[in-house]
Amino acid sequence: MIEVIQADITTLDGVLAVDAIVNAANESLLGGGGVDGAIHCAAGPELLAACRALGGCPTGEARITPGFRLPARWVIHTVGPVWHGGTRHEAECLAACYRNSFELALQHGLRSIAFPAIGTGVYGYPKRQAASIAMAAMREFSPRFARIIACCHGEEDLRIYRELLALG
Ligand code: AR6
Repeated sequence: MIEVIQADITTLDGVLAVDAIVNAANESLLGGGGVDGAIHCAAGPELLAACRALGGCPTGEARITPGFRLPARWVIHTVGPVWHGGTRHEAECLAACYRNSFELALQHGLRSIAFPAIGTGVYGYPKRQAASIAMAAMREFSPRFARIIACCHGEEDLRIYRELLALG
């Protein structure tokens, strides 16, 4: 089941319980701005220590840590592509972020997961194109998950994801 909501991904709990939230990280995994900054802030310094032990993550791949002080038990860190106009395999790379995050969740027996709009902030991926890649991956993996949440931060993303979800 795919749900589109507007929320701060660090707050997902209670009614919107998920096993894991996904972080739009950078290759160092040592924190940054945007959703990465919000997740590290909410999870506490233990998250930075756990990420440091991972020794980075190449673009398109994913790594998992506990959520520490977050309501979600796990954080899956993935690194989106920096947008260069679509000429540097950005689409394949973004799709790999979603697929690798889903695969990692499955390997850990997780059945519910929430994603931010990876790559569409600091990294500059056009929102609609990114959302259609995200939605395609979500549809591909939805039979193997109880709950997949597209967690939009802003109104524009919410509108785009809702439109794509309605297209079926
Ligand atoms: N909850 C949900 N979504 C959020 C939140 C939040 N609390 N905060 C921001 N977003 P970005 P990127 C949305 O820039 O483009 C970091 O510095 C935001 O509105 O967080 O993949 C990393 O360390 C946007 O739609 O990630 C990297 O250096 C989406 O999350 C770099 O930014 C992604 O925006 C990664 O850039």
